[in-house]
Amino acid sequence: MRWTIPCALVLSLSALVQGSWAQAPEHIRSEAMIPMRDGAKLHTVIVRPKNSASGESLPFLMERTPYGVDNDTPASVVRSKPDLAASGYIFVYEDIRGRYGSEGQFVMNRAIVAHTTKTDVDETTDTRDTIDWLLKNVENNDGKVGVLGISYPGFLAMMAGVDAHPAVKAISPQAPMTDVWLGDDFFHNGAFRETYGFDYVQQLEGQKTDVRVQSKEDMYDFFLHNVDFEGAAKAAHMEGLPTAKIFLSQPSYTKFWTDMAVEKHLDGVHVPTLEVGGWWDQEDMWGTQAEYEALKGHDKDLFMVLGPWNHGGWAHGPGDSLGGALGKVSFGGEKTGEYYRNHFETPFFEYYLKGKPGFDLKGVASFRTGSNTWQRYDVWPPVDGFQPSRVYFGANGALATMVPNTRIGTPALPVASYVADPAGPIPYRHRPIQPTYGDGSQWRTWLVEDQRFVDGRKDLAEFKGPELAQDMTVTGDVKVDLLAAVTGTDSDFVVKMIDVAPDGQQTMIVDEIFRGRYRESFKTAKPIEANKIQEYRWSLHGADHTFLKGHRMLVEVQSTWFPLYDRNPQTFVPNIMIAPKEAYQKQTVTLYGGSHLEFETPAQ
Ligand code: PG9
Repeated sequence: MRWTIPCALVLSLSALVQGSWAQAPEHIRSEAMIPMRDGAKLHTVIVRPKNSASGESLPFLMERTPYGVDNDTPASVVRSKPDLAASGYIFVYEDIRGRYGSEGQFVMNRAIVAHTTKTDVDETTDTRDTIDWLLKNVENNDGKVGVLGISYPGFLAMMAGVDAHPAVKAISPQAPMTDVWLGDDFFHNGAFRETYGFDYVQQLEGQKTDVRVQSKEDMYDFFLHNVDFEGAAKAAHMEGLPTAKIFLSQPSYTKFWTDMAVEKHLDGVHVPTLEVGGWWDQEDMWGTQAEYEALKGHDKDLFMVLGPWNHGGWAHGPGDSLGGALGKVSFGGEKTGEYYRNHFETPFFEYYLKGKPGFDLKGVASFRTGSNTWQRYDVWPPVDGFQPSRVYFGANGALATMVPNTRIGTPALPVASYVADPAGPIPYRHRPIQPTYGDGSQWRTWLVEDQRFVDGRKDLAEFKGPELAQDMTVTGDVKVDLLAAVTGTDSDFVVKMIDVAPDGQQTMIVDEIFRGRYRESFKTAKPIEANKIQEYRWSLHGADHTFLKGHRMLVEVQSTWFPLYDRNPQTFVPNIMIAPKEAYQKQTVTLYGGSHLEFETPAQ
């Protein structure tokens, strides 16, 4: 159901979409230790308009976090959420179990458990217990709660929708960590995200508060000379940390990882949900679209906004460009961050928590890069008005567009080959590579770094399309179907779809890795049969991008992407985390005709 907008409200609605809200009133801050069902108390900060304690009753807007709440103050609330603060909310920030000021034990990405005893806890029960307490103890609340958060807090926002407290009226999981083995922070399709796993586990599990991992050494050199994750973990004395132990002992998609995979627990979610994600999210690009897919069939008030942002980039700043000296994308003067906050986030909570008009999203909003236009779709990936399309990897580095559902090339004919050498892996970004969140780190925008720094290398294959005579739009889930043979018994495959501008700049649009040992099943690693052509299919994720007239599409295929991902020894070993030095061998990768990318294009 939607509001119809009476004429008298049109003025205030237009004020809303332009972001010209009233000034936020003075806010006050208090703290509480909120008891959970097992007796642990969670440290919570409450920020509310000064005059609301005795006046109008207001809804709660809550964020739960592992990153500390001491910096959440009236000034930070008004600065980060000016429009919502002006409208009037009771803002709640809570340290999750075992972090910063909260009691109990921290468990990284705590899985949802069966609640068989009164003291079984997980993030869903901690959210419920917190809400129960807030409703009873915070004066002048109106009994409604909204929950939002980005990344780890995005995961926690989704937890508020699972077995939701009846007071939860709206949630917004933003870049939610969802399945850290399949596609978010720690592994992608079985390949281990070495720098991120290494840095983040030290940051979160080294102590109760965040530790910033710093090093003057280029992390490329560090991980190379420590051979494998075990070597690196030992060098940093972190091999005893809980999640490091799991990395070392359970590199496949075991029950441990499937139990914490959020998308498998969303059948019963019916709370109005606004999912938010960025095309160039360097951490949790997968989760937004995976949660949307899992909720699609049954969450009736389900919305998603996808835009041209890095991790959390929609939450601050104008959002008219992304990147810097190493590569930059501009969005034609569109202030995408401001637009998102004014048109989607604020109106979403205003509508579902206060019944105010102004939220007119019907399904999905997507910022189409290249053409730099906002698009609206009923569902994601969009269906109406689109048709399937493919580009094939041809001989001599060519890329050919074919009519849908045809296959070209004799699969037995090779189109390209390269030698992948674990002794000199391809860097994923310009070196030196600083620790993830260390001083001077280029991590946050590496996905838009100009890819010319690896162009022409001999250890990758390139397929380039012609200069486009007209615009060509790629939408939806971009999938790769790769026919490849390797001389070794294991291999990684990385595929990147790149937009080459007339001035030569190369911007990655979508990209993803697949670890060959999981071709048949993510649960069990199996050697690849050497020299046999095998088919590998995986998703490079969603895109909504126009390759403009005069631009070219470039597809790169490579087998190392270091040290974002650990090196595949290319000789099968049961556990790559502890692979001996001798297992790392140079191998030849040959790609065959019929290999292609598939996606949607607007129907002609
Ligand atoms: N990407 C971070 C994270 C989330 C969940 C698990 C591990 C890491 C974050 O930004 O919170």
